[in-house]
Amino acid sequence: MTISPTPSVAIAMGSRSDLSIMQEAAQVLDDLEIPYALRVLSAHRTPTKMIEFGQQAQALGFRIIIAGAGGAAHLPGMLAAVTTLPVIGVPVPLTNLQGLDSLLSIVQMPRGVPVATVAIGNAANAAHLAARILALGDDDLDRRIGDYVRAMRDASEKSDRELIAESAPIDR
Ligand code: RP5
Repeated sequence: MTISPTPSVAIAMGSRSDLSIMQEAAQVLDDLEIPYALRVLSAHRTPTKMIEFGQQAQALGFRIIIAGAGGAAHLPGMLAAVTTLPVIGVPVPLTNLQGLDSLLSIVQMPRGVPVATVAIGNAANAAHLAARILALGDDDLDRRIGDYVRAMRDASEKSDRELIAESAPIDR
C-alpha cells in the first residue's frame, strides 16, 4: 500500500476562478516532487472556514502557505494574521484593474504580519520560493532545485547559440 506523503504546502485560493493561475504553482511543486493540497478558502464568502484553516494549518502538518486571490484580495493577509507559518501571496489579475488592486491588497501588510508577495499572476514563483524555503532543511530537494536551475541556464544558453547562428551574416 502506498501512503501518500503529508502535504508540506497548502495552495489556497479565494475562488475556483483563481485556479488557472494557481495551477502554475501546483505544476512547479509537482516538478520538484513536493506534496501539496489545493483549497478554495474565501476571505469574504467563507471567512470562518478560512480562519479555522489558518489556525490549524501548522498542526495539520503544513509548513508553508501559498495564497492567491484577486481584487479585494484579503486571503493571504488574513491567513498570515492567524498563523506563524510563512505565507506567500499571489496577486491574481482580474479584468478591471489587471491585478494592480490584488497586488496592493496583498503586499501592503503591517509590520510583524508578513506576506511574501510575488509578481502579479506569477504563481510559479510562489512555488519556487516555497521550495527554496523547504530546501533549507532538505538536501534532496536542494539538489532537485539545483537541477532545475541548471536546466534553465542550459536552455537560455541554447537559445543564445541558436540566435547567434540564425543571425550570423551569410558569406558570399
Ligand atoms: C476573489 O474574488 C477571488 O480570489 C477571485 O480572484 C475574485 C473573483 O471571484 P469569483 O467571483 O470569480 O468567484 O475573492
